[in-house]
Amino acid sequence: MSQASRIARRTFLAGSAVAAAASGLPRTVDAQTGAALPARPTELGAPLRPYGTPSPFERDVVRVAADGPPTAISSWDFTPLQHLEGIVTPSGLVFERNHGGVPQIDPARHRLLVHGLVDNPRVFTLDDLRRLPSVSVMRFLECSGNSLSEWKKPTGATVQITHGLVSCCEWTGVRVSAVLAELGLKPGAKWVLAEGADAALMDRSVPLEKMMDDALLVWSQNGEALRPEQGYPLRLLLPGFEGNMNVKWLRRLKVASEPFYTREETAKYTDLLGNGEARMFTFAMEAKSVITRPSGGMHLGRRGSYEISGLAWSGRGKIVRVEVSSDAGASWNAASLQEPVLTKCLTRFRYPWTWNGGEAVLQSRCVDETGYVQPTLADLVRVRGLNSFYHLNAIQSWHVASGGEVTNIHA
Ligand SMILES: Nc1nc2c(c(=O)[nH]1)N[C@H]1C(S)=C(S)[C@@H](COP(=O)(O)O)O[C@H]1N2
Ligand SMILES: [Mo]
Repeated sequence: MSQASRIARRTFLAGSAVAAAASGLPRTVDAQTGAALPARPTELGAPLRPYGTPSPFERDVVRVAADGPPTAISSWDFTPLQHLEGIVTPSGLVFERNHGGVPQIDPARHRLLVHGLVDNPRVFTLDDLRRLPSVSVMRFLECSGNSLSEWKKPTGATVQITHGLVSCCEWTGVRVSAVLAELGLKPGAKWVLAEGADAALMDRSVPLEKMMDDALLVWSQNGEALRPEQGYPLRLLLPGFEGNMNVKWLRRLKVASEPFYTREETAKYTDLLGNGEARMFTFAMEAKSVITRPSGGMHLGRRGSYEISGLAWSGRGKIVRVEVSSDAGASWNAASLQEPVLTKCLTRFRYPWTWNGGEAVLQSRCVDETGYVQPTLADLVRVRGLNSFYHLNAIQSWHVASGGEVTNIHA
């Protein structure tokens, strides 16, 4: 279309809309039902933008911090699971957990040193890594502190606060095994220290077995470069392992024969049991699920049909079954699992439910491919006691009052 005819057409369209308004027909009205649609705009819409952002009407769909403003030293905010569909977490809504703020790193200057028990220690640039064969995988990432507020009493008002320290992205990078194979492992190699380039001195010991299995060095998240808060320009991805070990802003891997017993695996990220013993190196996140809709803070309007929908995941493989209860666990019904069902990935489940207008307690319970069944909170506390705060994967209960108010309870 020529410039002249485009302008002519635009003038004509604007003219016809004005004419419609002037003729007393601003709305589309269905003659049979009288139902009306709002008038169409008479002016052109917004111009192109180089990088898109959500509609201004979605301004409530944001990450929120837990209680009060986070500090510069230790900060976390939560993914709004109650507003999300499917299994992908949009990059801008992936929860953040930073022990020393988000560093700004120039990828051209970033380096990864791989040394210790290897034949040929080496410093990699990002370009060096990108020359290796790469892979893309969809994987969840959960902070082991997810749901920590829920041990003793129901605390989080919404699923964002009770379960929003989990995300699921498509990650692209290279296998750690390929990098280590290129350098050659020395005899006795058993552990690998992963170190971040932020101010937090975030170091963790990772079993070599995991590094050789499915660990990745990733630079991409949901198709574009990692967001700064997710570790730009390079992060370690350990599928299914507690979030803390997925070191962001990765700058060093040191191969050794023993774990390093860093601060993050001795003072922190251990689980103190009832008998005073501490569980250390609790790596894999056990199977967990939660109903995201309806969930805490929501209000059911009319009685009748509702879709119960939520998410399930396991750090040990695929989810094979999710069941839903509306009577506090007295009876369970199988939910349908939305494809794709991938290993160590969020799985969306759905269950059609009819609310009869009375009180209900909604719960979900998942089973993973190892046969592990998500426990009740009472069962979990029986084994773990009440001294620890990480790794709470118990069944979550949402109470529906007869007025339709949905709240967090311990059933
Ligand atoms: N270098 C570094 N890596 C880090 C952290 C950090 O503070 N510094 N936080 C860890 C924790 S506790 C978690 S749960 C995840 C969070 O990843 P995300 O912020 O991308 O959601 O990153 C982990 N990796
Ligand atoms: Mo974490």
